[in-house]
Amino acid sequence: MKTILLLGASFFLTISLCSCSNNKESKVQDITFPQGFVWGTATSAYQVEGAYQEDGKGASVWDTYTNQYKLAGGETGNVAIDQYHRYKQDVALLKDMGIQSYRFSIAWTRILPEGTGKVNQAGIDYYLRLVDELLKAGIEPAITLYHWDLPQALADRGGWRNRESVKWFTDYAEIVFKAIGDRVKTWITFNEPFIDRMMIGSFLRSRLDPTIEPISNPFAIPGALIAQQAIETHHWILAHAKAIKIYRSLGLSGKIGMTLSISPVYPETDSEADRNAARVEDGLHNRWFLHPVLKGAYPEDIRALYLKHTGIGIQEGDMEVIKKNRVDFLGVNYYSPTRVKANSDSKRFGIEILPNSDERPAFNGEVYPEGLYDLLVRIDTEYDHPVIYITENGAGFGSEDDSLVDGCVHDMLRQDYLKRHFAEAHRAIQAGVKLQRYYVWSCFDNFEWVFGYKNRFGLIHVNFENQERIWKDSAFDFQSCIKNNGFDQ
Ligand code: GCO
Repeated sequence: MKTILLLGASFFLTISLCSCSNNKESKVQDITFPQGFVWGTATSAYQVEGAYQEDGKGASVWDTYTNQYKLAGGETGNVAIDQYHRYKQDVALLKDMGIQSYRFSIAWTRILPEGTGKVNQAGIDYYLRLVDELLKAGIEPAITLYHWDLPQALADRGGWRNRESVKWFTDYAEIVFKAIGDRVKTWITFNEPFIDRMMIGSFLRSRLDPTIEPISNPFAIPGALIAQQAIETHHWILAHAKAIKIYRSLGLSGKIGMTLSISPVYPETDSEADRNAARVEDGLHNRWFLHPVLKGAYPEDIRALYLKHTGIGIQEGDMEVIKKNRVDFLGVNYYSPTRVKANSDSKRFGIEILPNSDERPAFNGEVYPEGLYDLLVRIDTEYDHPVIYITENGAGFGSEDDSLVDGCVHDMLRQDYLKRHFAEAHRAIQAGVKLQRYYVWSCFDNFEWVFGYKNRFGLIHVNFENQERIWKDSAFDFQSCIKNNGFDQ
């Protein structure tokens, strides 16, 4: 795998030297996607908008985490890439790149500053302006309703642990559907329950609750703590299903789905113990969400595992709602696989997650494009051929790959990463997977949560001092890929 990566990198280096300001001509090529395939980029409100106290916006938990708890070493999304003010310029850049759909999220606290109650029209107006600007540019908006920025006022009322959260969310969703549902045809209820609730949620609880031992390694979160978060994910799943019901009952004609982070899990060896560890890890990360979203029921083995530690909060009638209101498409975020082995000393249900041994590690784990093929085919086979959108995939490798030299960023590792993943997506389509869209994370460098601004994922470089935007080589590649609906390998 590493040899291929190195070869790939030198190949794309050749391209990148002459592609800094040139686009490539259309021609017959190795990989062509089906007609109508949609190419996009993805982002989220807190990571790009800035304007954190403007036009009546309320505080979200991420405003608190960054400003008060200094979770990102003092860096915040207070300004971020200032997209709130620069959206016109940013949409123009998306248009130049040929982007066909822009996935972004709505900040709940712009719409309902206190999370419930009084609607802030100025917040709705911002998203109407952004949506209209996108439509004018011929770019389809794809909206995520919730990308982790819970209103602080609701966190103060118990957040997702409180069953009332289901109603808070569906009321918010209904307001948004009614305000902009006429012009937006792609909706995502939630982004990545596993990462937000099981990883970040567990991490934060361990930092803030003195009765819990602080977590230093996010890959070794104790099973008991993961189980305790299941009640929160049940509230997400229920809120998701109820939001779908509301969406459809309003007679809106778009498609609605949910985005999951999917990581194919591979055992270190073929031993029964390792295979069992892989099955459980897959259950925690993937099946716990895939099953209810696509089949309408939780996987029995994981449910039993969680119930040994804690209640999940499922009430009568919940599963019926979840079963009846299934998605139009599944959003998949893929970055890396998980490799595991059995280790009876591990408090994570006896699972040890193996470290990434890549020579040039990406921020989000091992680079393994074949994992994308594996997971797409697996979801297709095991979940009755759902329509799938890749709602995030992308990479950052640090300053060496991302340095600005003479006005260019020769991000050859990112170029290589993207092309190899596109090729695997194409292979999955050829195998019959109903993959219809691909959103790269991300169009612009932005605020990468606890890592702040140093972890860059953008196709476009952002100078965070003066907000200048500069296309990286990967942006030119992507422009060419969209124009040709494919590329040469
Ligand atoms: C996530 C989020 C994004 C990240 C991206 C890069 O998957 O964590 O959806 O907000 O920024 O994945 O890490």
